[in-house]
Amino acid sequence: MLQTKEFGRLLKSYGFNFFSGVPCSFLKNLINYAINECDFVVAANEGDAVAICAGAQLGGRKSVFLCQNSGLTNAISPLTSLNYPFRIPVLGFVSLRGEAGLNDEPQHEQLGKITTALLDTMDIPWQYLSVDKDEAAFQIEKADKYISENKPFFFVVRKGTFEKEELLPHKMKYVANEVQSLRQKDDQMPTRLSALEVVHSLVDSNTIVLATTGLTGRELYEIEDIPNNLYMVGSMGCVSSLGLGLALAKPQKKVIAIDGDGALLMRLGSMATNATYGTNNLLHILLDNNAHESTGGQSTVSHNVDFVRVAAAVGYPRAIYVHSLEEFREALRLWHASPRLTFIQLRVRKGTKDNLGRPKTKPYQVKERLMAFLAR
Ligand SMILES: Cc1ncc(C[n+]2csc(CCOP(=O)(O)OP(=O)(O)O)c2C)c(N)n1
Repeated sequence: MLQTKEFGRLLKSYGFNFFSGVPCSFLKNLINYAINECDFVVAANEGDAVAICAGAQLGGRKSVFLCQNSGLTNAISPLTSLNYPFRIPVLGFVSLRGEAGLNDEPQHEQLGKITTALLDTMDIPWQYLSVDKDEAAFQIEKADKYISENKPFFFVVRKGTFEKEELLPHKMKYVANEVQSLRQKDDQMPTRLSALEVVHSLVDSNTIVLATTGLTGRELYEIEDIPNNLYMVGSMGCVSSLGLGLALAKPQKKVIAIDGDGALLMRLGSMATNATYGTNNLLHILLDNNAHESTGGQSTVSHNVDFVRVAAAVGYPRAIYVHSLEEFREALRLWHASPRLTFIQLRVRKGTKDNLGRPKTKPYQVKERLMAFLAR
């Protein structure tokens, strides 16, 4: 068995001190160590956790993702369409519930058989974490090499790998909404492009803009392709989690995450994580067109959702509905002038311009450019 504190301190000595994940009993001792001695974001979903780690990694934190193998399936979208194309490394620990011979519960049986095959299929290098301390130290050294080459590396963790580590009493931050401004009149329904132009016009050399999957990123790119922009392209629903990780890693920078209604609904639980851990340098914008416009304009169910009330209910300090571009600009100005974790919803009309381009810069080039910008 590995002495958990010793192993955790070894990870820390390599700089791995930012963790996010969803717990598993096989990993609980390592998770307890990370909660006790490092930064740990308990995510609502393993996919959110991967994106949070990715954001922290962009901001220069070496991040660690932890999950039960049952949650590895939740993480496949960002692992394959965020980490992979952007070449954002992550060190992963995935438990092996359902291992052959373990006589584990039936819900783990199939995933127990395919966990390592899933990692192979995703082209993620992995090893079983050794229970021998010297071998494990050697494995960490090797894993760190992969990370330094912008590649992921995962450890598959068997039952009984870690010795007991007490979870120390820890206080979760209680958050409460301070400003809630709801819809009060007709919406002016500007285009998404004009809303993005407003965001772009207020961007300064301290602000990073992350755009959700599909047309939002393409339109932002079309307005102006600047190093502080990141077009998320894949990992639908992960933009605010990516923003959360980045905002936590770079408290002196301002991070704007622009969401779509389809994307946000896909990972609504992430809003609770954002509200709990989010810092004032994070602004979460929803451009709501009631549609999956990027895939042909099919309706979402967002017309039935009061996102501002949701944001307020989960504890975003400021949750603001804006009806027009003027109000949108005002709300953005307020956040720039006195940053406070904020959610803004603006309803936009469907439609985009003909022959809209696609980012010509490859995702990993966008990432490198952004990281160079952040390092300035
Ligand atoms: C996990 C996942 N499911 C589906 C898709 C396909 N897809 C790409 S963009 C998009 C619609 C996004 O809708 P919304 O967030 O409302 O933004 P809009 O297109 O309306 O700007 C969909 C379904 C995807 N990229 N990833």
